[in-house]
Amino acid sequence: MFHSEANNTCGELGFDLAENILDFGDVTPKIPDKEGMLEAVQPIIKKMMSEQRLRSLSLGGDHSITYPLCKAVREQIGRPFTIVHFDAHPDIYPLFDNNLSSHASPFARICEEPDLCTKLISIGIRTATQEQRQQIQKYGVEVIEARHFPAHGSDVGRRLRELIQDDSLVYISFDMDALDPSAAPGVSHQEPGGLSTRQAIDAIHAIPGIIIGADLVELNPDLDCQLMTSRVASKIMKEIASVIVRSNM
Ligand SMILES: [Mn+2]
Repeated sequence: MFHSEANNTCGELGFDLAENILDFGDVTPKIPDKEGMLEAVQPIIKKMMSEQRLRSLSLGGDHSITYPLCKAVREQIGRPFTIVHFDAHPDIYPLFDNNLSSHASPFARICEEPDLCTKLISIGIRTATQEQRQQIQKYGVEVIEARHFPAHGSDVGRRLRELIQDDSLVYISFDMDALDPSAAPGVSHQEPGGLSTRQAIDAIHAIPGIIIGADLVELNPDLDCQLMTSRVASKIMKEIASVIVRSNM
């Protein structure tokens, strides 16, 4: 979609992302668990961040990939960082389906390591169970629920500026189901009542700090209609790439 002739490669902030993105190809783990993913992403993140002095932006997979990605980025960057997380779901179950590294638990694993993440901010949440609310409280997660989202993003921007310093290191994790299914139906866990594409982009643009890495997860092309979720994902990718470029100039 990024290379589609139907649109160009410029983001809304004026950067031509074609000049700013290097594709490092696909990563396939030998064993699809936490250790297997870490083993698969570590060398490529190292190559990107230390050898080529780039920032990482990972596309695809389910949300379980965020923990190994954050571990790998943490190793390269040398200090803990803030995570801004867009999602319908808190993904902070201590254990889900008897699997510690499932798509429903990455932020439990991350919050258990204070030396990895100093602050977790979850945006667009609309499915928190009692168990997840306890986890949110336990780890002091800042939650901006979908129901508290204003018609446009400015209040969210103000809240983010209260929570994040200009010199803070920030990692962005964007689950496509943060968006309303009317905008992004091609996800495995559709949850009505979500953000509009505009609200999400405005919130992305409002993230302060220095963006050191990001992921965009949970796009499920098999469930998409007319490639519309892929197109929205490409747009979100461009705007995340834009704030990475802006904050690292
Ligand atoms: Mn989700």
